Amino acid sequence: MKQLLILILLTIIFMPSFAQQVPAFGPLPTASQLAWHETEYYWFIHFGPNTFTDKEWGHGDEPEDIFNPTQLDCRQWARTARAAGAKGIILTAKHHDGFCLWPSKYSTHTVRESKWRNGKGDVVKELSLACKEYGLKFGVYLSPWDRNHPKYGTPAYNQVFVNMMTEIFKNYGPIWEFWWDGANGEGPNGKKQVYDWPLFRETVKKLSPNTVVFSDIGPQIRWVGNESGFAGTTNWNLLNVSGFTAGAGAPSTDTLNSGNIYGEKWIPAECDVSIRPGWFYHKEEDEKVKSPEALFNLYLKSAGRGSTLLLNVPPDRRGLINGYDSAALMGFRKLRENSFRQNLLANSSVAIKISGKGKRITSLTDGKQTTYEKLDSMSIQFKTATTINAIMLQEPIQMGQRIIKFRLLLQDKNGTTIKELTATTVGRKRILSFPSVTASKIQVMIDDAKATPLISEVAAYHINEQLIEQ
Ligand code: FUL
Repeated sequence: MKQLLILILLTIIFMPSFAQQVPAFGPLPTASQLAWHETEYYWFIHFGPNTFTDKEWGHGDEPEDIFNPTQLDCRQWARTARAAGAKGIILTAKHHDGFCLWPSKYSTHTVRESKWRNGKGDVVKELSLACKEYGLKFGVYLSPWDRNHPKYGTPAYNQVFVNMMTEIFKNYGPIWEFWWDGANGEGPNGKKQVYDWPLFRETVKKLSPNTVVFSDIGPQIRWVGNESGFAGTTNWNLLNVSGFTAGAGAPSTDTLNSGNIYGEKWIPAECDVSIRPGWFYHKEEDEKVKSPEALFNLYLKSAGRGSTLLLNVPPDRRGLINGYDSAALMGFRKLRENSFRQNLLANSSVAIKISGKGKRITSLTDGKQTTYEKLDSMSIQFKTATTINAIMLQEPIQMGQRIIKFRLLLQDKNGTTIKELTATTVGRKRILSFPSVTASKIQVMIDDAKATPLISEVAAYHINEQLIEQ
C-alpha cells in the first residue's frame, strides 16, 4: 500500500515534466516527420486495370486479364524518377477497383489471376526492389474503398484490409510513407464500409512505427485539401483532429489547406497532384502533360509554401513512363537547378546582420537546418545593387513552427523602400517570388511569432522572369 502511495506521489511529481515535452507554443515534429519534410518532391504512381480500360474509377468487375502490360519495367520508373530529382515513389498497390498489384492471399482479384507474366508477376515487389537499387524511398497507397471485395460493406472487411496491410509491411518493407485514400463509396453489395480507423492506425504503428501515414487528417501527414498541388499561403504544420475522421468527417478543405495556428498535433500538409489531367494514363491526354513551367509553378506553391510535392506520373499500357511525361520532368528538373543554383546571399561580400549581433552571420547561408539564429529582424546589404525576384526563408522546424507574420523590405542604396512584401507562415521553406527588383538592401522583419523566432536559412535568387507570376 505504502509503495503504491509512493508510486502515485512520484507520478504526480513528475507529471508536469512529461507535459513540458510539448512546448507551450505548440507540438514538434517526430524524427520521421522531419525526414519526410526534407524529401520535398517525390512521385505518385497510379497504375492498374484503369490504365487498360481508360477509366479513373474502375468498378471492380474488370476481368483480371485486362491487366497485361507488355514491357513493364519498374527499374525504368525508378531510373526516371531518380533522373527527375524525385526522392521517392508511392505506388497505388490497390485502387478503388480492388485489384491488387501483388498476389494477396486475401483477394482473388490480383496480378496472380491475370495473364501478365502467367500470373507470376508482382509489381509491388518489383518496384520496392527498384527503389532500393536507385536509392529512392518507397511508399504504398492502399485504398480502403474496394469495389470488388465480397466482404466490403461488412465488419469482416476491416480485418481483410488489416491483413492486406500486414502483407505489404511484412513482405515489401521498409515502407516509408503509407497512403490511405479517404474515398468511401459502395462495394459490390451496394453498401458502404464503416472503416475501423483506430484499428488501421494501430496496425501500422505496430508493424512499422517509423512509417509516416497519410490520410485527410494524418496521423503523420494530412491532405492539403485540393488535388491541384498548392498549399495555403498560410500553412501551419499543425492540425486539430479531435472529433474528425478521414473522408467525409474531415475538417473543411480550407482548414486542411492552411492548418490550424494553435493545432494540437504536428500534421503537415502534402500536395498531391497529377502531371496529367487524370490520375491514370490515358493516351488522349499525352498532349496535356503539364509543362516544365507549370510544374515549376506547382513547386513554388507546394514546397515553396512549406509543404511537399507529391507528383503523380502514371505509366502507360506498356508499363513504362511515357516519353511525354519524362520530357516534361527533365525540363522541370532543369528549371529547379537553374533557378536555385546560386544563392546570391551566400557570398562574403553580402553583409547579413541580425538584431543584437554586430558580426556578419554565416550560419544563415550554410545550407544547414541545424544551424539557426534567433532574430526579430535581419538586414542584408549587397556590395553592389543586385537584381532579384525570389527570396527564400527557412525555419528550423525541429524547434517547431513559430513565425506568424513577416515582412520583406527591398531598398535602394539610400535606404528607400522600393518594394514591400508581407506574408504569413514560413515553416520548412517559404519562397516569395515577385517581378524583378534591383536592390541594395533587404530588411527582413518578423512582425509576429508564437515564440522566439528562429531562422535557419535565407536566400535570394534571380530566376527566369517568365517563371514568376506577375
Ligand atoms: C482520390 C482518388 O479517388 C483518386 O482516384 C486518386 O487516387 C487520388 C490521389 O485520390 O481520392
